[in-house]
Amino acid sequence: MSKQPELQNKTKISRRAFVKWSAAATATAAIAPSLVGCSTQTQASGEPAVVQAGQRLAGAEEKPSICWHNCGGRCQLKAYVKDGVVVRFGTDNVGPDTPEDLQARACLKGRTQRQRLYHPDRLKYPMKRVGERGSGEWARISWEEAFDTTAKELRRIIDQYGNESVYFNYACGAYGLLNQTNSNNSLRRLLNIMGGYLQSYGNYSQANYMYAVPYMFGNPYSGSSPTTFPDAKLIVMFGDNPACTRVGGFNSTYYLKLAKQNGARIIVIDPRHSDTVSTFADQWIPIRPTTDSALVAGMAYVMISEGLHDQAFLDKYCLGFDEEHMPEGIPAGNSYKSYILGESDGKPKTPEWASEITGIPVETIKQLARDIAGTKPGFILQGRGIQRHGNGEFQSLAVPVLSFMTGNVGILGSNPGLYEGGPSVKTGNYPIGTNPIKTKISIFMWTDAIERILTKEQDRIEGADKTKSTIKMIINYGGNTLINQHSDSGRTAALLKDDSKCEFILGMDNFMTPSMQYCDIVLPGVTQFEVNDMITRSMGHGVAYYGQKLVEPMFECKTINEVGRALAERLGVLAQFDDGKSEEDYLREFVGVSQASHPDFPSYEEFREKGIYKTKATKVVAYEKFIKDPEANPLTTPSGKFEIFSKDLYDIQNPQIPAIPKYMPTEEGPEDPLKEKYPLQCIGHHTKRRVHSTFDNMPWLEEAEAQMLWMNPQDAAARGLKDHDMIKVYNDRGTVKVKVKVTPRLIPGVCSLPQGAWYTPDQSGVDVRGCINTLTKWTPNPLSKGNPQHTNLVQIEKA
Ligand SMILES: Nc1nc2c(c(=O)[nH]1)N[C@H]1C(S)=C(S)[C@@H](COP(=O)(O)OP(=O)(O)OC[C@H]3O[C@@H](n4cnc5c(=O)[nH]c(N)nc54)[C@H](O)[C@@H]3O)O[C@H]1N2
Ligand SMILES: Nc1nc2c(c(=O)[nH]1)N[C@H]1C(S)=C(S)[C@@H](COP(=O)(O)OP(=O)(O)OC[C@H]3O[C@@H](n4cnc5c(=O)[nH]c(N)nc54)[C@H](O)[C@@H]3O)O[C@H]1N2
Ligand code: SF4
Ligand SMILES: [Mo]
Repeated sequence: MSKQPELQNKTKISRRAFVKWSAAATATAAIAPSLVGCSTQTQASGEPAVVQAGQRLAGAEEKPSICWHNCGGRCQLKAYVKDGVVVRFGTDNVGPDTPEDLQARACLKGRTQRQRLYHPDRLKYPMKRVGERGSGEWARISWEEAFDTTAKELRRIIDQYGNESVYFNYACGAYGLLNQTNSNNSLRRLLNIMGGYLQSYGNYSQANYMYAVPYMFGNPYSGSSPTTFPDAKLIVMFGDNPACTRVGGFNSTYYLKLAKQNGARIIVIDPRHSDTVSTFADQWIPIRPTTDSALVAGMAYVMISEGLHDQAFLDKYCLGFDEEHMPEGIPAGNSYKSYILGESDGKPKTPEWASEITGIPVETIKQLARDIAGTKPGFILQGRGIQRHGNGEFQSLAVPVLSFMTGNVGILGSNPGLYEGGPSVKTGNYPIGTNPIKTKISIFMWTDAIERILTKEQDRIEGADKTKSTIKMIINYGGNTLINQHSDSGRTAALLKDDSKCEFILGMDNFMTPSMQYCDIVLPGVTQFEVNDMITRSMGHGVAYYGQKLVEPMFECKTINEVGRALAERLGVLAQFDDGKSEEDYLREFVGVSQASHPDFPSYEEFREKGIYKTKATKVVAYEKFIKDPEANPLTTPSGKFEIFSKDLYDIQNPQIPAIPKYMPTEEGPEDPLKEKYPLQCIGHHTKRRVHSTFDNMPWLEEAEAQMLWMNPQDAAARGLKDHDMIKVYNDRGTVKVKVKVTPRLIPGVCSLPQGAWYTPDQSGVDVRGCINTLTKWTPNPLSKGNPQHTNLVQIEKA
């Protein structure tokens, strides 16, 4: 029986999502009325559009669905299906929608999914390349041929080069438990049965943070939940833009709004006047990218010289703040305080010093230090933007020092400078078995691993002293890091073009993306709307979703499980691969795990019908136990305390790797002499109109926010540029042609080209779509070997 379509409820339709999006968007640019105005516009007939839509939907069946891409959100979609066609996507509109029990409402991208599902450019059948790799010449083939060729190549490459020559590229397109692109999927299961594959550590999101933070916090390390924002009197966000990124879950900005209503002051430190700034902030502190640790040092100087810091907290819970609290055997002058006071290098880190580096006025730095020290509880946190830099490890480690110096840890409304954390719903995982290969490379270094053998000493590979082979085969399922999302797309393309290096690349996606262009065989994959699957999400609430199959797989699309099985059969390992379970059996098993951990988890049938299970919102206060009783609950660091000084880092004895969170000028940072040639720092923020490169080809979203480079009016004037002019952005690695958005919402000397646009080189190699990775570099960071993709110097001129 059909249910009442959400759209017939005029007042309820996406009101808050509308407000969220439009509040965020109005400050940015006028938003296309067709996107947001569906509840208010009047059609030519005189009928409000929503009524017309409602009539069109009459008789449609409502089915729970999911948005499974890798933004921080993961929301429920509600599909309206009529005669086998999805006629509309709505979202969660059930439940009290209170702070304790919020609706998991989708953003505009989720509501655009119909355009993605029915896009005319969907990959429709398997193809093989017939020209040079990357030439764009393809021939349609049968699934049989695709499976035969892939199985043959896999067998040949393993026999010839060993299992370590096979690699899965990072790929975060889909997070379904049965169709997972980045971890547990059937191809990994198959490879494990076949003897394994080269592993990786880290990711593109937060590699620098992940590698560095355990030196200070031990493991696990996780911040307080966004549900505690309303308990803070002050919220200080470093390079965090949840209004667009939803990194704290679908709900984090809601709790930010509650905090604001409760009178909390919200300060955002960001070179850009982001949508989070325009929507929530009381104060915007624009900063030069890569210099946050200098800002923290300048504030530490003010706190120390004015006696504002919490010495008792530092004495009790921290190692390395001052000379009195250092590990044994470390020479004098290595503590953080010595660094701040200039006792080790003769350079006191005064606000004047910090101002020179960060571009923030001296008085602002002083006042900010006093405000943070004088307001408790303070929720001090960072986004992932500050660490996707050449010195990202030490940017990440600097922010927590502010929490330590002000005692803002372990109390309700506080946060130790980390990302937000929160509870999650426990579920099962698709079983992939164990990988016999233990060698792991940094995820950012796969291009190097095609070119040469990597070593523990130079490249920090784990599990072995060196790799046994270069990478000879790549599986790229639901990811665009093969070309688009990895650095220096032009260089990567040239590397892959030479098929004597990486000999075989298998791709599976929904579209012919720039990465698919560099595969040898391309397989058409289903979307989440063509399968039954589950996803989960944490932060404040734990949430689990069930997405029902809405339509039959389009064209010749298949699932990854069908591919894994067919290959297993051809490779003669079907007996090991097949554990006799159907997809439904797995889903029931996952639900069983959830039921065992969450007593109120519904039955499988009920969950499948409702599509959503939420834990009640809980308030997680990070490190509460440790603060209450540090002796009984020591951290897993060597000292059991927060380590502002790390002896492990000290022992590395590398001048690029400090043992305390110093400001480290970095290659292509604001102090690089290369600035004379390329004077602008170019970052690439995550935009609300895409999830990375996913949705780049959606016309509705391009209409809402066209791909443009952000630039300050001063920099534009100096180059004779007007808003919307076509420009050339370039450095030694490449050139991008794109329109410019001239806006005071970014400081002079910095520009931002939103990451994720599809790399589209013209005949001369100039990217004409606006892909920032045309301009970024392969060089990994010194400690983490992670990605510095926000650290780039460029020049700009009129095209
Ligand atoms: N310069 C620069 N580069 C960056 C970043 C940056 O800030 N600056 N950010 C980095 C970060 S944080 C990340 S996480 C990575 C992300 O990089 P990727 O993991 O490559 O993410 P996407 O670009 O979204 O690519 C996902 C692909 O999966 C496909 N896909 C989506 N859904 C499905 C599905 O259901 N089935 C199949 N088969 N395919 C599907 C999409 O079409 C898309 O091609 O990029 C990194 N790259
Ligand atoms: N809509 C949307 N949401 C997403 C994604 C997406 O692509 N689109 N991607 C998802 C994924 S996988 C990830 S990892 C996260 C990424 O989330 P983040 O990494 O937090 O996102 P960014 O936009 O890279 O950076 C956040 C902010 O930091 C600022 N920033 C850059 N450099 C600096 C700096 O040196 N100092 C300071 N203080 N600020 C700086 C940027 O201007 C930006 O406003 O978002 C997730 N959510
Ligand atoms: S893109 Fe992210 S925030 Fe938007 S609907 Fe999908 S999961 Fe939710
Ligand atoms: Mo990410």
